[in-house]
Amino acid sequence: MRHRLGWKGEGDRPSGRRSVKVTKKEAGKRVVCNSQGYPLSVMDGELYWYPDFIDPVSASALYRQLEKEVIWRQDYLRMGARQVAIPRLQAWYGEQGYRYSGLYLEPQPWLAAHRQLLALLEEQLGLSFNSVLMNLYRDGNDSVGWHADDEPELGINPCIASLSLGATRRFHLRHREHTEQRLSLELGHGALLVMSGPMQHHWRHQIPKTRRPVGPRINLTFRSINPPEG
Ligand SMILES: O=C(O)CCC(=O)C(=O)O
Repeated sequence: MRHRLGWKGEGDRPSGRRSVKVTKKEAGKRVVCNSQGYPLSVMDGELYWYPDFIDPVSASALYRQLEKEVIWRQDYLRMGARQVAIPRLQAWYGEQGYRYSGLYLEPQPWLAAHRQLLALLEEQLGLSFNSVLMNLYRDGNDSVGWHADDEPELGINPCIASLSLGATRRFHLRHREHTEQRLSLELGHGALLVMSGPMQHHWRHQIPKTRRPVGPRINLTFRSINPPEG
């Protein structure tokens, strides 16, 4: 997989490319994108933050489109003899199936909205992906617990591009060994976070539940699954 970000180096601001506004049109819908990003300094990983990757009007249109068109599923995890509903709805689109925590997610064919986003990620950041895991957090009771995206089929040092639409939720990161190394980010409407390098081997992340009244949120984590061998 190609992994080329529009800028390199340490510090708060990208040293190379400046803010770029791009309008992408497909099926009559425009997505306005701003690829100005910031490297966040972390040990044992690479983290890049694009707070306004999709502008709010385009982000709202995408949200409505995805909410309507995505085939959301309620999955269950086995806990001993019990089947426990995972606290969010999810969906899996792209070219390969995905196996995690004893679940198998059959891929659904890409939607037009996914293709638009894939094209933006490719054009603006040089990132290409073959799959996306989508999560719908209906309210503050929905969450995802501490985990890393480190399944073997993601390969070594996977690059994950995580786009947030809808309500702002807090995203926590914690280093596995140096547990005092923590980060908390507010993931807002249209924000993109890219995790790469050895991040998934050394860090875990979560979206905790919240008592604050929050509306629904859709998250798309684009990733590349290696095809099965043989
Ligand atoms: O909703 C988010 O921002 C995180 C989702 C996540 O961690 C995952 O899908 O692996």
